[in-house]
Amino acid sequence: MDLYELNALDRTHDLQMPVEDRLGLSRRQFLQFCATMATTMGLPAGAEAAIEKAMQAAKRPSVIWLHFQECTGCSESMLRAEHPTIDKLILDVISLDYHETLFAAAGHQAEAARKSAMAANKGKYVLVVEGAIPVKDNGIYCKVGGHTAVELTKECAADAAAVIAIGSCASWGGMPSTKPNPTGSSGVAEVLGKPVVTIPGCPPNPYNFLSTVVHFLTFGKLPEVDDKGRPRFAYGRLIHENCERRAHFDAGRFAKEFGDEGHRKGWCLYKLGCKGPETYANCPAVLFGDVGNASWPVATGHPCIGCTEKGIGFAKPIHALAELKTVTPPVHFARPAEEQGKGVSFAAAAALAAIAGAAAGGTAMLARNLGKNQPADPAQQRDQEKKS
Ligand code: FSX
Ligand code: SF4
Ligand code: F3S
Repeated sequence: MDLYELNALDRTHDLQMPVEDRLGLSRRQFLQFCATMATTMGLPAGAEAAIEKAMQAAKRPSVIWLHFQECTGCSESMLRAEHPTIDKLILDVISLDYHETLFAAAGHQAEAARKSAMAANKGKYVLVVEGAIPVKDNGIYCKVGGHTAVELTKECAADAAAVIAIGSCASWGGMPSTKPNPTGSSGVAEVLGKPVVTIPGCPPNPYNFLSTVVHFLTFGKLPEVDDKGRPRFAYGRLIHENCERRAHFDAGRFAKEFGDEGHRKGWCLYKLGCKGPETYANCPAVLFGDVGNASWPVATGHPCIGCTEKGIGFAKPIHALAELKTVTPPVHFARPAEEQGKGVSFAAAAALAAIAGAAAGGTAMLARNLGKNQPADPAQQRDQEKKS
């Protein structure tokens, strides 16, 4: 019996548990999670029942996760220890059958586990690629087990049901592709010669990955994407549209130097090089960074560097002024409340979450809040809820 088969046995045991126990949530929290997941992705009414059913199913999609030119920040962002809920959700939604940096196994044993997992789940597994793929000089600048990143990506993608490029490196080359790009760092789509779903960000927001995987689990396909392969529910709006400093931008109040009066007062960071006006991402809506309450890069006082945007992040100088794609507030600003099933936008869901709290908000807000509020012992919390 090899490592993959041993893991599979272990999972079969786990999957006999009720889904709430597996996830460490109460029944109420689990149903909230399914409903808000549906709202986040703008799915039609009733989709929460499909999500609930899919999440309870005994079979989770097998995931083969490859690592190439990167810093492992993507994996770290998914599994960071200070948020027990998000890693639990991700690891219970997927069956992570191959992941080099999390595997205890090494060398031939790890290679055998990858081959076993691919054979056992042929045509059904999800391939997640983290890191850029160097294509220069026949790809010799990144090899794992004697094979180049190009060869491994092609081999693993051949029998995959879906391919997800996680992080900016895998999406288009990211930081390793910064000019002069000595190793020819490229994105997964470029190497495979076909579009893939991308979750850019350096690192990417874990909630966007989670929502994408749940969409696949529920509907057997990946969510609708834009021309860069990014899920529209997460990358459909400019940061500038939802930024809490936007009123200062519109009023012409700018921080001009780090630490000056405008900076200390929370004014707009445009003149410090904020790329929010030309970067599509949901950071101000779902928040990101964990340095304190309601934090995301701009909230901490740092300009957005456009890490989700090819041609901006790692390409445009940090101090350079952003191109203004919208100057006046768009007419489609989120309404304060939106009913599920009416094509709710991500921003509307997030705005709703901000107003009404986790109970009515977007998935990400809920998952985030669960992570922050959950007591150390989930069983104890469930007991308390039963008593109340
Ligand atoms: Fe690092 Fe991932 Fe950046 Fe790249 O995230 S956080 S360098 S996007 O591939 O590990
Ligand atoms: Fe926010 Fe940056 Fe836009 Fe200013 S320029 S409103 S800080 S996103
Ligand atoms: Fe990246 Fe800008 Fe968000 S730097 S994390 S896209 S605020």
